Amino acid sequence: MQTELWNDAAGGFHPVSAPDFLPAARLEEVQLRRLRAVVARAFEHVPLFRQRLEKRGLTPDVIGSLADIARLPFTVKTDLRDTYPFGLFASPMGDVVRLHASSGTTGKPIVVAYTREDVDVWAEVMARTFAACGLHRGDILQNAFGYGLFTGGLGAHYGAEALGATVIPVSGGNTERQLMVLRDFGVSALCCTPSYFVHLIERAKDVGVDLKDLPLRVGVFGAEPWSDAMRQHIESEAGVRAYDIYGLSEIIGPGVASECAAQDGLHVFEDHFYPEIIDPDTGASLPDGEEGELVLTTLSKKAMPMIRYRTRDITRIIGEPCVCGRTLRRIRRIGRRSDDMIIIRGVNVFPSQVEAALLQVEGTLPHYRIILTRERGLDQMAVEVEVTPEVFSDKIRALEEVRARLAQAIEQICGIRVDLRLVEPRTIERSEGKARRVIDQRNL
Ligand code: DLL
Repeated sequence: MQTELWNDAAGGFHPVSAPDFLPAARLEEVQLRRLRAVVARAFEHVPLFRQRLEKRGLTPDVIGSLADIARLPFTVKTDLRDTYPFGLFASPMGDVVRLHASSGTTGKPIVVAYTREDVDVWAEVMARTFAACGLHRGDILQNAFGYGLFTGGLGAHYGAEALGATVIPVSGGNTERQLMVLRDFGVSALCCTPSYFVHLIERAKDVGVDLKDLPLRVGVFGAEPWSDAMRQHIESEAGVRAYDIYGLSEIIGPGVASECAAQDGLHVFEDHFYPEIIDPDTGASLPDGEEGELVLTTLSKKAMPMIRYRTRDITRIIGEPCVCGRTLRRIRRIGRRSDDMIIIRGVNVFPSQVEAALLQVEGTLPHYRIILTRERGLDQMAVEVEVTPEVFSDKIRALEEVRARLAQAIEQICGIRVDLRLVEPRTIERSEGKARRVIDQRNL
């Protein structure tokens, strides 16, 4: 029966995709059962969650139906910071097989954990992601998401293997090597951030390689916002179908939602991640179709359950069914956030992290601007910082010392190198209201 639902002649139906097509009533049954279990688990093992429930006079029994989720308190990014590093874990370390980390809002990252089961669920949802993007056994996937603390590399890796594709774990960066692999290894699919792929297109042109002549068929892109204009550019320049995938470390990493052949919204793997939309100002639940902040609850996570996690990503749920036959609801592509997080080449950066670095280095003033540009497809981040009059009037040596120390502090805290410009005191425009810290000159 499932094969009838699946019309990709090249690939056929992969059994891993079966949950994508559950009848709505059955899906809700699974969701409710899992929601009850995860709330009970968090209540039992995560003190912060237990305290919040108790303060409201609630117990896990409050969940009679899926709609009751709205009675639960939200979890926010600062909860991860305040309980750094392991305070939200619901499993003993003996059961945790993997840790990843992502940017926090200040000096420390946030840490996320996975049990064996969590890692298996992650591989499953990423296999479903790749299947939805038309990949199958026999495909050769160049995985150019970064391996390491970032969830992109390993998340995509195990998912593609679970699907039966061949993975090349080339990781991010080293454009020359990427092009060599792309040209020589018969690569049929590639995944990375969309901006990096635009850069690859440019560099390929420079060295006289036409990506359209290669077997490359599919591009799977995510980890940062991109537009339909960028999709058209990628598809026409590289001769691929370009798909958007979405996820975040706090929930699992990539594998939360994915486009399908219709390229019309991202299906949320809602048997594992329950989506809601709220008004970011009031926290009130909004109905399907209305734009607001995406809130996600992990229905099956063991090591680090997240209950009503406020993603800060702005989107809306598409209630109507999709032509592909998947019964999973879709969200619109994410174009913006409700906070000031910026994403540079897939790395998340908060202005407050730059500020934390400034405060560590003597000789600088907390007056700064972040200027974002895009050069040859690659995002660049410049930071202008005022230095104290003493440093400025001193010899070049003092300036150079401050620059070196600050560059190191920013790289350590934000995880990326920036173009650092030290400027005279009182040269950065003062604001009467909110400081305008970020000047985004990238054209998406
Ligand atoms: O970026 C996970 C990921 C890896 C997703 C590879 C897709 C592909 P974080 O580093 O924790 O995790 O960053 C999560 O990135 O809250 C969004 O603001 C943004 N983001 C992720 N995917 C998209 C997308 C990974 N497709 C944060 N469109 C999220 C727009 C995205 N923004």
